[in-house]
Amino acid sequence: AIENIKTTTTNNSRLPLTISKQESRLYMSFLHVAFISLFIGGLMGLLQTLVRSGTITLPWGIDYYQVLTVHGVILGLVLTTYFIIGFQFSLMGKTVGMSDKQRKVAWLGFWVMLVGTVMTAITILLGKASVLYTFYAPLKAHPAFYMGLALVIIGSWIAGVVNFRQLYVWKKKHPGEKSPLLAFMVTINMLMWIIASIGVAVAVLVQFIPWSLGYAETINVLVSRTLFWYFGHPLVYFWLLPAYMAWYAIIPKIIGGKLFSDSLARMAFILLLFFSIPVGFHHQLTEPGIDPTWKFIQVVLTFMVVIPSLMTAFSIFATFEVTGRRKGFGSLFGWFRHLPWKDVRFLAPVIGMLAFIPGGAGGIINASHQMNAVVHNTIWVTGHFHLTVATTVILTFFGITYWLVPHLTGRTLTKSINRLGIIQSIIWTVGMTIMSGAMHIQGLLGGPRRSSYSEYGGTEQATEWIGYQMAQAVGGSILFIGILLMVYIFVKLSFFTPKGEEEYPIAEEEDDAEPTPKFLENWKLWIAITIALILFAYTIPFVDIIQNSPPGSPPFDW
Ligand code: HAS
Ligand code: CU
Repeated sequence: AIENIKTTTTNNSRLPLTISKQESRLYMSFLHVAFISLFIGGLMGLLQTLVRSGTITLPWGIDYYQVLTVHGVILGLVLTTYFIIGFQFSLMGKTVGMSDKQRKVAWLGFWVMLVGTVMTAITILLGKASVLYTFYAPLKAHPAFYMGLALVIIGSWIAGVVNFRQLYVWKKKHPGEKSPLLAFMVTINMLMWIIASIGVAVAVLVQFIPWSLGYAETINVLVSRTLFWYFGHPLVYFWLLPAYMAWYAIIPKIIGGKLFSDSLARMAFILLLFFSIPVGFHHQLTEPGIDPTWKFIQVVLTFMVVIPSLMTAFSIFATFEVTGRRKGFGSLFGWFRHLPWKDVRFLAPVIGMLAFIPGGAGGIINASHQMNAVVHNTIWVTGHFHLTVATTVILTFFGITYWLVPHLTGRTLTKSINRLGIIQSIIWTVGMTIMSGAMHIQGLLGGPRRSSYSEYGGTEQATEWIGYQMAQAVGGSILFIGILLMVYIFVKLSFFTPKGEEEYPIAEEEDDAEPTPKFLENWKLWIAITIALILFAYTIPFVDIIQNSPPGSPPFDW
């Protein structure tokens, strides 16, 4: 009996908390920036596909690469970061709570990020920073571009520190209890983000800013690219992990099931922390100046980071089947047919999951050293990341939006918005299948990425590409309709649907679940292993790069 009482108290303390009005305002501010970004960035994407298919030329002397920079920065860096930080704050608020003081510091983070975002945006819009979202040296942008980026990063660090503090305070109040799963996941993601973004912060502060101000005449290109990709791969996992949070801990609730395994989910996240960072060379496989042995080692580590994603695939599928069978749909595929396909909170993320099967397979192709030689710098890679980030991740984020926004604004997801959401998801699927499919094929035919329209002197190979570029314009136009629809849905859910209470779905553990082992919360150990792996994968090749690099490059300024 005593034991029973004990479990009850533990469970009670873990009931989802209520989010206050002030908190809602904070979380919604992040989401507002995210959806404004979706609109602007999406419009740029449409323009790109139209230019590349030879359909239009840009008016008013606007440059293709300027448009491409807006697209990459505003969707890849701004939309994602704001959505993720807003969503993660809400997860923390819901599971461990947020104090008034923490909220004030979080607002500071928001404003620092916003000032940085505006600085960066202005430089790009003035045509002073057409350097794409990877800002490879020796392309040179206006110093304000790099300073703005640095502020965005610093603002996001403030958010991360608030998250750490939130969990810390909760743990003090609940000694001996395991932290709520979602709070644990947010902490992993922000740890990864901070450790990774130190790399790009160093590149920006030590290399790019002095160089763009003219204090340094040259820049070490290989060092800057290595620091960028040290950050660039974990960056894509920073996008993916919040989607995984929803897949592991929210979707089961939406389908009326329970968590598959608390321990497995935590283990997957720990492995993602370990192996997301020491793998940046898989973006630099064709780069001269890096010892092939170390490329090989990082490729092996890349294959390690695939494992937690396969664990995720396994446990999601298992949750679906277990839940369906428990509801009595016993036949071989009965449980599958009876999933709540008509609930957009489920449909949108599930399409995202399905897209990750070819998306992930494409990633494995990219990471395979020899095959990378075929696809690198081709538009195949663009196809890959439109499946991963622009479908898997973004459709999951849309799936979250349908309940998170009304929950925060005190409104409801109406039947008609749900129906519109389903249409939106289908439009996205059709548009992306056409666009990304055409990109993959054109890439295999040698079509380059990061390039404006050209007939390449009418060479035979280039004439093979044009049909696929047309298909991309068709897909891109369909996707733009999807974006307009999504922005409309966001505005409706923010300001117009009827007042009410929308559920914040968080899945519970099975009553007879095995207890989660204590060692899974050994933060010091996880951080130590992460740093050890980074030092192992990067120290020797980095010293080698610094000692043997060719002379630095003067800026290529346009
Ligand atoms: Fe990648 C390039 C390798 C995952 C994003 N990647 C990029 C770029 C971006 C990007 C933006 O090795 C371009 C950067 C640039 O501008 O140059 N990528 C990988 C590998 C993975 C991978 C090995 N990438 C991602 C994710 C991204 C992303 C995730 C964003 C969110 N990628 C590369 C490489 C390059 C690259 C090279 C450089 C190419 C070059 O040459 O430039 C892996 O992590 C993938 C593992 C995933 C899986 C899939 C598991 C499946 C799951 C779904 C389960 C669904 C179920 C459905 C069960 C093995 C989890 C159930 C449904 C029912 C209805 C029942
Ligand atoms: Cu990568």
